[in-house]
Amino acid sequence: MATDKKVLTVQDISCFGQCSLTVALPIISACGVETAILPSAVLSTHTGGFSGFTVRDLTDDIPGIVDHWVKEGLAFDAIYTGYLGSTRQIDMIKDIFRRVAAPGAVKIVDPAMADHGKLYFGFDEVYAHAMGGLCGEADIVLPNITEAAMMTDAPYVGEGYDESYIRDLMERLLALGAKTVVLTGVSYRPEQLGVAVFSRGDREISYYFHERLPKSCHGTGDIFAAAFTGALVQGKAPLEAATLAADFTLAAMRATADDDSHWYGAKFEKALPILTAAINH
Ligand code: PXL
Repeated sequence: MATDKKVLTVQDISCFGQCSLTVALPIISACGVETAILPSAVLSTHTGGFSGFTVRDLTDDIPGIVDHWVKEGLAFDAIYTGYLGSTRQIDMIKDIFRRVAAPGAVKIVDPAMADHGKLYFGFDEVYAHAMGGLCGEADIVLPNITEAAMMTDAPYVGEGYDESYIRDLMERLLALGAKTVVLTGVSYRPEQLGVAVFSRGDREISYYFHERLPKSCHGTGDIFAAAFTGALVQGKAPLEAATLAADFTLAAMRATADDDSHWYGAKFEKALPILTAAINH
């Protein structure tokens, strides 16, 4: 019997708030893929809208965990990183890429540090550039437009850009060293939002556009990245994985839209049947 593929995902545990590991683990598992985790930190909640949250940084635990895995001969077919706590952790991820990646493993980096033109709480320009360095070692990077601009020192212009701006951003990301760029939050028309996919050697950018919902939702980048990773490991090509992940994220946002008390995340659990159906299609 063939050995099933294993994913390692490295990001924080926000105990409450539907983001990072608490969405990655169930979503990748729902794709039918074994998922190991390496928590970068434990927070009582995410940092997007709560105040007074607790943070336990786990940087010092990471080397011992990885040493043990190496001794056990563990290796992963995909390594997917999300929200990290520090530039030191970014360096540790480069070491993880070298030591526990199985032959032919795919390295996926979601920079998870900024949106809507602003860095998340606690990050600075030094971190953004260090994340650019990590993206340079990845096979696939999953930034939004803010993150792409910050990592490549490109201007952030908000809405109202054209295709040449997006192409320039994606070329800058490939120049960092990434092989494929999946850029989220791309829009050329007010009623549409989508994903752009561009790989080294491609002549044209491929797009998937869907309707734009009136409200954005916290944690949707993490939901998209987890579904993308699960789909990719299940054999879908990057554009197909991005399409399926975008449809799933949109379904999670629709399931949340009429509940004003649910401001902190998206109800991805309601949309899991859509994801499993698409994966098995
Ligand atoms: O969704 C990204 C994310 C992950 N983890 C933590 C966050 C955020 C975004 O704000 O605060 C702790």
